[in-house]
Amino acid sequence: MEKTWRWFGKKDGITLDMLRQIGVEGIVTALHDVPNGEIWTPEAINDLKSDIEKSGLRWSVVESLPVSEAIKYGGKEREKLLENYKISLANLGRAGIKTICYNFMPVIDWIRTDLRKPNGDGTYALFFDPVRFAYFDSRILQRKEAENDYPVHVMQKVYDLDKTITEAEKEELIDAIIVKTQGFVNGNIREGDKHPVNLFKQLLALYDGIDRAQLRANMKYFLEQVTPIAEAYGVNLCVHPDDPPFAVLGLPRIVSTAEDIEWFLNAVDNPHNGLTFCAGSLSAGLHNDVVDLARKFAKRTHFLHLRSTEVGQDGHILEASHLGGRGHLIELIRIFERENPGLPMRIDHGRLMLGDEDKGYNPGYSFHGRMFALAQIDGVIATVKDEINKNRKY
Ligand code: DNO
Repeated sequence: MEKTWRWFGKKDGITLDMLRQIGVEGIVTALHDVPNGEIWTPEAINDLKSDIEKSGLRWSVVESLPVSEAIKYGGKEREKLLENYKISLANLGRAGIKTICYNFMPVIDWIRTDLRKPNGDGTYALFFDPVRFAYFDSRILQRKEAENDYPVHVMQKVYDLDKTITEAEKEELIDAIIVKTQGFVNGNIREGDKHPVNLFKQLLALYDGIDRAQLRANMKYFLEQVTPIAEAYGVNLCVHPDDPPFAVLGLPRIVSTAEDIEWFLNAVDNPHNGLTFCAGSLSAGLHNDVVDLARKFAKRTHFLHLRSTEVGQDGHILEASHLGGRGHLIELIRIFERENPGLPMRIDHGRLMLGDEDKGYNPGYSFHGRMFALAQIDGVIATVKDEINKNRKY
């Protein structure tokens, strides 16, 4: 597999020269300054591409070319936005950037309630606490149907939390769920936005009446429109799974299970319509067996995110060591190295550690934690390649 790294452009405190020193081969990035829905011009693409190449690296993957909300809920601006999307895709293809990641999650991308959960050894991890999430939904957003969407024992804990939570903790929760995790991934809400909760509620309202079947129909329509362009320019599209892989906040999520993946691959059965295999997101759902998913979908995978999770009995999700947890990364590397050897792979997230706490890195994307995980995974890749070359049975 190709060792890639998510880099956020010139504003990223991690430089391309640092990445070369740790064995990174390809860069995963996006035109982060282009507003969602606007065209990525050949000039802007080539500028960033040549900056990357000057450092002896290559731009391997786009993460993400964002799909605007009106495409997802089927709003009246949909056709115009689809046209723009196709032009951006063609421009990327012409520039030689052939792997494009996107997601189809309504309103909110990845969800965490805690960005600095202490691991007990001085490092921190990202965390999802079902009670604090239910608190956000039912008490902060005050979504009408929220109370009915959670088990009674969770709502009981929400009542208890309501008695002790401080205003500062509420702000921190809002910040974690809809601000700090969203803006930098080209999401809807950015740091500095006034009244993020109100903005967020307006976005949720756009999906009134959009159920799972309708969202599927809209994704199929999107794929029917864009896959021919991807094919024409030799570009591989790869949707990122839902993180976490279940419906949230009354919104449907449709890339969460084996059946979902099967569905969208068949909806437009073309090799250019593929999957970003995010082991962290998929392993966060107890219904998913990632090893099984890898065996099923390795050939239609165009991009690999290596990360692992642990899921608690109470439903909490902890970002685990890259060598432990439900992600079974060692076995995944064995499968992907055999089934799809050239695949771009990036280490997804990492522990916050070794002085990175105050560097202002995006949550999950600090330097030392990812470097540490890359070294671990690099060792596994080398071992697996050795197994394959010597044709060893395991
Ligand atoms: C978070 C990321 C996601 C991902 C998008 C892809 O760390 O994995 O934001 O980039 O969902 O479109």
